[in-house]
Amino acid sequence: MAYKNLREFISLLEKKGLLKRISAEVDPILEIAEITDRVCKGPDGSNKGLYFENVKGSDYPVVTNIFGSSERMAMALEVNDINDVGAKIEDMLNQAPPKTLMEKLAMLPKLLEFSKFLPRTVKSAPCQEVVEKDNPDLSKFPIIKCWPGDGQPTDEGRFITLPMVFTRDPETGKPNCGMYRIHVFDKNTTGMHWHIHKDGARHYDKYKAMNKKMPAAIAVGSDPAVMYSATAPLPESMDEMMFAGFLRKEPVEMVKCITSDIEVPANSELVIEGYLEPGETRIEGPFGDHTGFYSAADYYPVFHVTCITHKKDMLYPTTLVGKPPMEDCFIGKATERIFLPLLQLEFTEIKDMNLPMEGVFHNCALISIKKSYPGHAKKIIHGLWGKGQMMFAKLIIVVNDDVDVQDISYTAWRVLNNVDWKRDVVIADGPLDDLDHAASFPRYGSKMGIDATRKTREEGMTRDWPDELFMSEEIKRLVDERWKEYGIG
Ligand SMILES: Cc1cc2nc3c(=O)[nH]c(=O)nc-3n(C[C@H](O)[C@H](O)[C@H](O)COP(=O)(O)O)c2cc1C
Ligand SMILES: [Mn+2]
Repeated sequence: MAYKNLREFISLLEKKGLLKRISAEVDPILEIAEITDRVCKGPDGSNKGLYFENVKGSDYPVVTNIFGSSERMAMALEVNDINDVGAKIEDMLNQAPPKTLMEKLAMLPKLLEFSKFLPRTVKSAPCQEVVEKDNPDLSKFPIIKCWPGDGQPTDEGRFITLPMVFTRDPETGKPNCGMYRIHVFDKNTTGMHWHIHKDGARHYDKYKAMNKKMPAAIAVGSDPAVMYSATAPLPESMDEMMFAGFLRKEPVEMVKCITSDIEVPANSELVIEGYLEPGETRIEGPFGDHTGFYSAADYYPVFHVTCITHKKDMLYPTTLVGKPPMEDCFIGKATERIFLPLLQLEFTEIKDMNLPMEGVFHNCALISIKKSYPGHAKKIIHGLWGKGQMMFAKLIIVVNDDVDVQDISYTAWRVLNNVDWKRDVVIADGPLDDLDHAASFPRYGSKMGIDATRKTREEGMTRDWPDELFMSEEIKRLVDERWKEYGIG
């Protein structure tokens, strides 16, 4: 059974001892952030979700770090192991196109299963129990400031850090939901930090070209599959809410906003409705980001609030990003597992992928492949740079499929021994993640691919590749048998 809403997930965390309630009064300015940072990096067993019951200046409780471990992330998506989600996607994708009538009939249940996940519109919704239309005021909500340097001198540096931003393509009517942080400028104005590569920005470009006001809505807190889907790097054509329906195995119920036609999840905790004027921008940031550095202030579109709706017993979820490991790392790791089968659909030679947390997802990808022809690793490197948000991968390292890329130490040893840098390195120019601060220009610079596979004659290798060291099975058995005799312990 899918979670009905965020509260149901929180209750389960609490029942399993994975949530800690804090009743002492805490300040949403920096104090919640510092507590969360310590807890999410704490020793084993102490890293829990946090429920702040008493937040200074607000009537509403705050939850943080709810997705901040593999266990909690798996619980959020109702699986024992995140790999189970990937396996389910693989199963669905691996359906060969039906040829005979019997095969077509056999496919029907699968197809019906998909249509079962389409979002459904409802007339009334918990997220509209309270409607504030006349004087919408964001200052009532416990929106946190994460890091000392966040925001402009003219504001308090508060950011909504788990927002689900809903927009619609003005040409096709297709909805999109993306997680783009929201910088609160004042009680009814915010920034809209969709990077230029993202789907929300594509919709905005179209409104700008038509010189039309763009409606949008920011929903905060819903059942966890919906919240996760806002972060998933889906193709533009895929509705995140359908994907969420697939993950939770029940359609997402949507409700129309009070002041626009945008639809939001009916079980949201908080919904901020509003619009963007085409071409209006304002300085957004700086913001202590998930790279562990501040992302620089820059011009971004401005969001004007027209109405705020929320549940009576609203719960405000938020996250703190910073130096890894933090909550977003576990969200990112879920994405690595869930999207591997999708990459494998096109790149059947890929065996596994590891995006190490230290690489904050866009800085490093370790890929193992079944190598079949000269230049195969380089084909994978270029291929991945052309695939959706994999375009941001600043370093792609490709190894043979006998390397377990989840074992970083072993992988590093193989790579460092197996590379001739001039022959095996590809450096290319292209788009970079908005958060990259090392390139000379914003969003544009160079990336590197390393072919660390065993090289062949066709690839210019004139020498034989050496064998890796392994003891013979016979001697291993002998030593096993005699181990006690040596008295080593
Ligand atoms: C906590 C968190 C915060 C994020 N903040 C932003 C952001 O401010 N801007 C942005 O463009 N992407 C941000 N992302 C990444 C996007 O949510 C992600 O790229 C998503 O796929 C975008 O959806 P879209 O493909 O529909 O545009 C964030 C992700 C997480 C997990
Ligand atoms: Mn999208």
